[in-house]
Amino acid sequence: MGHIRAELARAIPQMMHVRENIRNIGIVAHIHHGKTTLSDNLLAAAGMISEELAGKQLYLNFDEQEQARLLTINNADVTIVHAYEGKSYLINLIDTPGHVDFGGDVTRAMRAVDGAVVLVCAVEGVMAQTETVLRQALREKVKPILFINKVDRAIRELKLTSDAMQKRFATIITEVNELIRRMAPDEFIDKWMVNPTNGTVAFGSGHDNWAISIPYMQRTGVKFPQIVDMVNTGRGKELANVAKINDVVFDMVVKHLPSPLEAQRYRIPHIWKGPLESRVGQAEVSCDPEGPLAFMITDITMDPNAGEIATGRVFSGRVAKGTEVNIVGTKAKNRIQHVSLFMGPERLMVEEVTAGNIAAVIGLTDAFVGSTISTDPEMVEFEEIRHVSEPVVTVAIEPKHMGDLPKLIETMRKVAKEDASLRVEINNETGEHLLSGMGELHLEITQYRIINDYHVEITASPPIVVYRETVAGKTPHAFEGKSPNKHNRFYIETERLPEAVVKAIQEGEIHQGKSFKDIKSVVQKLVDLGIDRDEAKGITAVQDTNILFDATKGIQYLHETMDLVIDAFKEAMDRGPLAAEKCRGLLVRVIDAKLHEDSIHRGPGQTIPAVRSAIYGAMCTAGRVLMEPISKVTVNVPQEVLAGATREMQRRRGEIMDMTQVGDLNTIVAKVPVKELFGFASDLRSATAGKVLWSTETLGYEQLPKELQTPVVAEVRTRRGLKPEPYDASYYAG
Ligand SMILES: Nc1nc2c(ncn2[C@@H]2O[C@H](COP(=O)(O)OP(=O)(O)OP(=O)(O)O)[C@@H](O)[C@H]2O)c(=O)[nH]1
Ligand SMILES: [Mg+2]
Repeated sequence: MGHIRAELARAIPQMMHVRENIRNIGIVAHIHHGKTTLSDNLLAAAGMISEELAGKQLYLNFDEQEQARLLTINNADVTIVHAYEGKSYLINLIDTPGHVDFGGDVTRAMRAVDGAVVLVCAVEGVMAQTETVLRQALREKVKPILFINKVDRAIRELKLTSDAMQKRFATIITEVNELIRRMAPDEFIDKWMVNPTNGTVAFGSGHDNWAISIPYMQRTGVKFPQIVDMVNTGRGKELANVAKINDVVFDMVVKHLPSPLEAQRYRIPHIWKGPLESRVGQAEVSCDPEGPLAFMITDITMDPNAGEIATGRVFSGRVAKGTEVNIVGTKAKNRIQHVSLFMGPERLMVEEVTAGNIAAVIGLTDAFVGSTISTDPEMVEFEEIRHVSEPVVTVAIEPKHMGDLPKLIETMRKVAKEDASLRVEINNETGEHLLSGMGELHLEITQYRIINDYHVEITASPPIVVYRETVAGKTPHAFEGKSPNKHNRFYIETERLPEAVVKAIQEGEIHQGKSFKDIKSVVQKLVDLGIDRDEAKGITAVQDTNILFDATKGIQYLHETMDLVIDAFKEAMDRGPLAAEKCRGLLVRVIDAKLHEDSIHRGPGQTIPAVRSAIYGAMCTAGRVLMEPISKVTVNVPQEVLAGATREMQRRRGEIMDMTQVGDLNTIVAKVPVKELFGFASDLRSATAGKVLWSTETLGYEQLPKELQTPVVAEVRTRRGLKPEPYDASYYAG
């Protein structure tokens, strides 16, 4: 093992059994607040990597693209040993990306850990993405602690005195606590507030390698005025000797973040809905290494030499080399070939990884990110890891040489497996190979990987946004859809679901699919969100953010045909009538049906087109609407270039929501359509002479301005090889 010290390599496999002394943590923050620099320096200070390696070229940003672009793209896992009050602790740390395009990685990492160190830059303060990552942590019942970073910059650039600095810290702490109060699970709201006096807040410079907390000040006598003085007199780096970063941060982690033994007691009932009193349930709650294996995959990476490596959290039992395991929910069994612990770019090979740790495994060829792996094939799967942001940008990809087409299709499937935030759509009818992701950067990086890691030469279309279809109002009369043989008729209405219902579906409170384990609670939830109780009782299927309700009573044969009705509903929701984009937030209601008595005459070839036409026709008469993705853009600029920045946003159909000023620094918050943001980075840089910091966050979908709908629909349809104008209701009445 190149950079891992031999004695640590020997000690770590022993330490992973001492569950009280394990901490699984994530470092999370807004983009560029200094997560990787801090993680790297922590590693070096803890003696895990040599000091020469840390800092210069970020060890944990080891991917070539990460180094070229100076940002984190992938989660990086490392295992660290830390001594605290005479005991050795094993800390499994995940450095997560801050760029919004890679937000899915943060969500997935939060399943693997029990605690999070939230970084906030002392200069920028709490930002949009700070709120997002806190929400991601709290939703998984991951406990946060706070590290205020870049204090060296705050002292030097903002010329803060010791008092002013403490005031600034107090503001940041209050803002973070306000977010925790709003988003923490009820039982933890008070317990999880961060507080400098009890040591759940630390301050420092990940870059200059020092940190301080109130308990540490009391122990060592180092005080704020001394820190300000040392930074101002260019002795910042000397602080590293008196205010040791790894001591402060890891002491805080060990003391205030839970061990897996403690965390799994309250996390398991939250992330696993199987019977807690069962053998596997008991083993998970008590983090029992002797119980059945319960392992959840949170990340898959492709190693050029080793192949596919699946990383995840072992909640009970052990993943051991050579054993055969089940990919729960599929019939597949895989044999575990190698087990290791990640050490940044390297791996430490071990025989097994036991409950309460994060393991890297080779051999799970049938697993995906989100798969549950167990020795028990009947085990209930872990709750799905929901990342609320959906892919909003698409590129069409073609191989440069037609002979490479099969290889390209295989590669696209592989990259989608590796990155759960990507969607791949291979359309044999139109010959389109579409890659959809969270943003321009996400797709650029993926294309780079296809070319350089998988060696397929490709050309890509310019990025286009992914639209959604919905309706403006309500179908005036139920629309009749006929089967090709005219013997079956369906009567359907559509309207919009309340936004609260859409949100509940996105957040996983209402599950996808057609079988509802606890139908009573689903109905109650719908009623609470504004759906009429009689209607709610008819819930039949959920597809994306759309719901099918059955409002019929006692129609002969309908029950046995219902599966086909659901298939047609899914198909229609996947390809709307306007531009063949997915539908969003639709309520589809079956009012009536007339069916042929002989099942031969109401097979899939008859029922599916009949239902689909009825849905499409109902959408036409309700008024079809195209929706586009919208971003919230936050731009920080000095006064002198403010006008240039504002102009750039307005030029792009931007709607300014807020403008604030602190000193010379202006913050503009605007809503801008994602489509208009292509090329924004370079235009904004030139409009502001480069004096700009900005970030975006996806807000979801909003209706496209009316005057743009017809040309955009024509554009999308033409691209898909369809005629430019969509069909109207009379076509579906057929
Ligand atoms: N002055 C100062 N600069 C810092 C500090 N920490 C990080 N930086 C700088 O901030 C920039 C971003 O640092 P990274 O560690 O890459 O930040 P990150 O949060 O990992 O970034 P992403 O992963 O892309 O979100 C780099 O230029 C660092 O050198 C600090 O404590 N003080
Ligand atoms: Mg980083």
